[in-house]
Amino acid sequence: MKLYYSPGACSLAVHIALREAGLDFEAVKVNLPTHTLENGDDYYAISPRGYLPLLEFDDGSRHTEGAALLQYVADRDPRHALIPAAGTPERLAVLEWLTHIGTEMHKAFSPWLWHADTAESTKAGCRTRLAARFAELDKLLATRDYLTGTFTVADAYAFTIVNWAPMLKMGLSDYPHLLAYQARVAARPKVREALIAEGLAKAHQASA
Ligand SMILES: N[C@@H](CCC(=O)N[C@@H](CS)C(=O)NCC(=O)O)C(=O)O
Repeated sequence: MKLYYSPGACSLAVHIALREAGLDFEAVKVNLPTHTLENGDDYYAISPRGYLPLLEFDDGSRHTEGAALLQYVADRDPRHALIPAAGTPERLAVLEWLTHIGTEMHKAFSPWLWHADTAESTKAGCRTRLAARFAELDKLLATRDYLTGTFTVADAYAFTIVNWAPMLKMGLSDYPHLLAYQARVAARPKVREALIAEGLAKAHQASA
């Protein structure tokens, strides 16, 4: 299996999940601004939408959409630790978080806050929305270590997206429990491996 990724992009969540699940994979780096691979190949030829993350299976089939990929990887975890069993309220709780992070947080950050030409009023609206989400997370994380109690793929996704705040100079000092959560997730051995593999370990330490 191949994971197409770009350092620190939303693909980091799937990267973390693959390592936490102990699955074999090859990481293929994509230059997002140019949508090219390191050998110069056009990424649009692999992913017509140009989006990461993408998983390519050994039969050549290609699959996208981070929240769906996270569920797939979690279901392949032989320890069944990254997502609860299908049809249970515990699984529903993880799916709620995956959907919330994808639609309310990921898409408030991206693409708007990453593009220099986004109108300031749009950026301000995104930041206000995200501040409300951070406050909600902070309150919840005052009562537990992970979003649904134990580490799941929802935490891999939340960690990845919240990690963009310091990269965009959005301080998290008003959210001490969220900051502690980011440090807790980053300290997990498999998360650390993923950060090191993506060349982000130092950047993460500096922003923590
Ligand atoms: N709906 C997609 C969105 C993925 C997405 O926004 N990926 C960003 C990186 S975090 C990307 O590939 N951007 C490249 C582009 O906009 O062309 C998903 O949830 O997987």
